[in-house]
Amino acid sequence: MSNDLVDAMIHMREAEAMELAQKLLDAGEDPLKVLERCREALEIVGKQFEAGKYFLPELILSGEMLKKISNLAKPFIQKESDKKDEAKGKVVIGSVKGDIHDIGKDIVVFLLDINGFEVHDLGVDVPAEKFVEAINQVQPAVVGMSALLTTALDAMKDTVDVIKNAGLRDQVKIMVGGGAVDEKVRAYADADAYGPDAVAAVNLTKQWAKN
Ligand code: B1M
Repeated sequence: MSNDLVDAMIHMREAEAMELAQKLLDAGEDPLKVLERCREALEIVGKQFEAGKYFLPELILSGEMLKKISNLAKPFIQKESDKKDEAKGKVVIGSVKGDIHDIGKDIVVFLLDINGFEVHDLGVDVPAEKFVEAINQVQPAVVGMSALLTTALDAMKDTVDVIKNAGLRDQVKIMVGGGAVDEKVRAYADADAYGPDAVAAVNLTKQWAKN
């Protein structure tokens, strides 16, 4: 795949980015690879923001571009995954308290959904108590937490602690992910696994739902 799409996104050429993404999808390019290139573009936008070269409008516009491209990609992903997984299970997921980033989480939700899981998406900036409430109501096999801000990592750990204190920790597997998360964060939060991308999140859920 050429760099044209990434280039259009990092230089905020929205119409061109949409056109290129649609062309790639129509040409049969793997939709998840197209989304991965978009994620890379947003990482570059983020670095420009950090360096003081880009500001909030660029962050917002790049996020909007990826949301739109995710919507373009969805029908192509659905076509590929018509066969629903036999091992279905319930998943409760959300972006933790203090964090309103949802593009990556939404991709995870979409992939889980088309793989046959019953997904309860709590949205963004979700307080720990809301996770506990949902675990009690839904009785999921898996709880997913997403965070892109390093300042939200304590909220991730707190959420796991609140789930423990509610006596629910043994009933669920906890999966964490998002740009700010890695194996160290998983250990810090005492989650069961870290999903580096949306496909990994689906694979982990499949494993757990079977056990
Ligand atoms: Co924000 N932002 N942002 N932002 N933003 C980052 C995250 C940042 C890294 C940019 C930077 O400075 N380099 C930085 C955080 C720095 C840090 O904490 N170390 C940052 C900041 C600082 C902020 C604000 C504080 C800016 C401000 O207001 N001054 C503010 C915070 C708001 C808040 O949350 N309280 C803010 C706001 C925003 C927007 C609203 C403008 C917008 C978000 C729009 C939206 O989500 N609806 C935005 C955006 C777009 C970004 C960047 C550019 C892109 C994020 C993104 O969507 N990536 C981002 C830069 C970067 O990521 N490096 C940045 C694409 C997405 C597909 O990737 O979410 O990683 P990702 O998801 C992947 C995997 O991680 C995985 O699957 C996905 C697909 O493979 N995954 C999971 C995700 N969740 C998972 C869960 C799982 C498993 C896998 O299991 C449960």
